[in-house]
Amino acid sequence: MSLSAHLVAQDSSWRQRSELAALADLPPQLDSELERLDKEFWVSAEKLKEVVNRFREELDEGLQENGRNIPMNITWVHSLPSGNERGTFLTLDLGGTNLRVCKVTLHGQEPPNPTNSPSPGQKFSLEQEQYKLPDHIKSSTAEELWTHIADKLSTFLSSKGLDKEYTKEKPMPLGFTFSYPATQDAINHAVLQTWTKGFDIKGVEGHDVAAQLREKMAARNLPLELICVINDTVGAMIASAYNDPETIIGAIFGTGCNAAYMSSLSSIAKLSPSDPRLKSSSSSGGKTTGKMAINCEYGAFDNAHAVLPRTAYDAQIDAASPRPGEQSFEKLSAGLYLGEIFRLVLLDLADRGLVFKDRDVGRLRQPYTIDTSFLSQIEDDESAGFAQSRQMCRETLGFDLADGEVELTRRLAELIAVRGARLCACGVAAICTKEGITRGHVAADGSVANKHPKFKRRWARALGEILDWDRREGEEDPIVITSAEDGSGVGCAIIAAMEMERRGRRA
Ligand code: G16
Ligand code: BGC
Repeated sequence: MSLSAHLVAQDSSWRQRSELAALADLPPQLDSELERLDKEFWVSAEKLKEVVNRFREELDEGLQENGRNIPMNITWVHSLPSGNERGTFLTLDLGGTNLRVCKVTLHGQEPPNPTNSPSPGQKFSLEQEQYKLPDHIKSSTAEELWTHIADKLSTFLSSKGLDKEYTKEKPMPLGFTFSYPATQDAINHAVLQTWTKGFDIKGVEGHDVAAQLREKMAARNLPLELICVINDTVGAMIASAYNDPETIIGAIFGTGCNAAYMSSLSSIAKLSPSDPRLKSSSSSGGKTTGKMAINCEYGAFDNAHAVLPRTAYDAQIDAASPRPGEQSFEKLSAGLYLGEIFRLVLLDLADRGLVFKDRDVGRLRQPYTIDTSFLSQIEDDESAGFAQSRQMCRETLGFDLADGEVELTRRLAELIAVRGARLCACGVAAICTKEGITRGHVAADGSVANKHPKFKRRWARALGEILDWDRREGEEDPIVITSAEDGSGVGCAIIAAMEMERRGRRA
């Protein structure tokens, strides 16, 4: 039997589908709860296909006109890199959890100098600092955000001696990876549409983040010139394409979820061929490559709640979020939310007297106390009697779990992560079917893709079910996930290099 036929046969119940070894029989009440949860969280192949059909429509609508649900943002990145891009750049990355500043040197095709390239053959060298974004910043003000960022830029510049090397007259080129939905009139301009990933910083939505950053840098006399603002998905795609010509899509499966791909200009009805912005952003003489990178921002898919299999727990997360009604797809599938869904289910079972009786569930009541990495660790636990999972629960929740409860939490972690991975395949499947892409590499980054032990396999399996692949053991799939090589650092630097080249300048 082929792998896909085998999988269809698995479309029955969690008992057949689960990859986890059994620890204990569940008490009958918990067993029937798990049956219910399985029905709510399992997304069949048929449902995945229905989701993808609607997804395709929403992607198309976003290309037709502004203001549609999936924004399909124009990025002014006209081509994949040639692989020859060179120069030294500073990059700044504002993702969901970290702020990163990197000095990136692109070597192009030139053999790297062994003294500054730690791995021979690598086409870039990189020095970076990562700063955890303080929680209070996420709900602060534009002033606090940009002050914090300018502080880190300034610290980095002086720690690397770059404040001596560059001046206001001869500034260091800067690329900014801003991983939030933004409309761009040019590559060095980006108006934030709405905060996502739980951010709620006042005074930024509706404003050009490039201008806000530039103003703060000028006030600090930082010797930097902002060349481009990009999305992390575009960075992932471009960084990967620098080395890998099979790259078709850049995708992030992390705190948030999203993807970018190269669209032909003729498919972007909302961008007229005579748009003056096209002329000024394309290469000399106003010639275009006929292509444009599109940052889909598909975390917003199905905000109308027409097709996604939402549970009461998903509705609770949405209602308590800073932007209810937004990022519906992301709230079911991305890293910020998986741990929270898990917490809400456990709390519901506790409140109904089905688990954790006679124990203080105070910690479980606190929103976002359970990180998504908790789910990966539970699924990864092969210790005797699942001692590691027990220990983690004790540390996080503050009490011990009985065998049946440990068993339930393991099954639940699996159900939620499997649903997330299967839904994640829908976004990429929608782009591929819409664009007629049948082969290639999806350059992926983000904590879920990189840290969840089973994500990539589950994602691939679901993609195969949607696209009706006849998957066979040992054969490579036509579309595979590859690891994006540091999109927000290297990818952003490459885009800055391409932009400077277009302007006839060298970094
Ligand atoms: C990497 C990329 C970021 C991206 C992030 C997404 O960062 O460099 O541009 O936003 O992945 O993943 P997550 O949302 O899980 O942080 P990092 O710092 O996670 O390697
Ligand atoms: C943001 C996207 C980003 C994605 C992954 C989403 O919440 O809106 O811009 O690409 O997260 O970081």
